[in-house]
Amino acid sequence: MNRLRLVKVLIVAMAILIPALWITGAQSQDAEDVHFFLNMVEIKGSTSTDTLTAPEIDPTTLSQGYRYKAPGVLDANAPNKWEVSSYMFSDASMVIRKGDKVKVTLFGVNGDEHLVYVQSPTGEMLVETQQMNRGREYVIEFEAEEAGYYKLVCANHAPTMTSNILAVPDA
Ligand SMILES: [Cu+2]
Repeated sequence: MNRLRLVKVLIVAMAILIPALWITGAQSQDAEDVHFFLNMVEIKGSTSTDTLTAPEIDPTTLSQGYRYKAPGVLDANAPNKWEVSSYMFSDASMVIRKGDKVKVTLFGVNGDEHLVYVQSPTGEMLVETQQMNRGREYVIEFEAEEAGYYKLVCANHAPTMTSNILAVPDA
């Protein structure tokens, strides 16, 4: 085997082996402490009927996390202008492993008040409802003892202000 061919074979072998070792290594790791930083935010969008007509259905009837300022309500000086907004956790989905100790630091950016709790995959209340206000930082902690979706929920703005934390089972 000439030298160039040997180098090519080695590169191909490494390309296969390195990801394989990485995956195997990741699966055999023990549970970890994971720390997420989330913001409680309200994202907004506004337009005028010059570009898009107002929605036929009032968005506030679709989710208590939605807000709507109809034409004429938003701005008396711009009667065609309207605005929608939606409350959410950033991020709305996260992945952990079963057994991980989870710490979530939340910061209130928008909205005066959020009532936040955590539910286990079986629907059990894992972290009791806690009032969280704008401009303050809060920390909640729980251990993911089972696999499945843990739900971080704001009772004021659910179901859209929900963050799904998926605990994947051990390999
Ligand atoms: Cu909220």
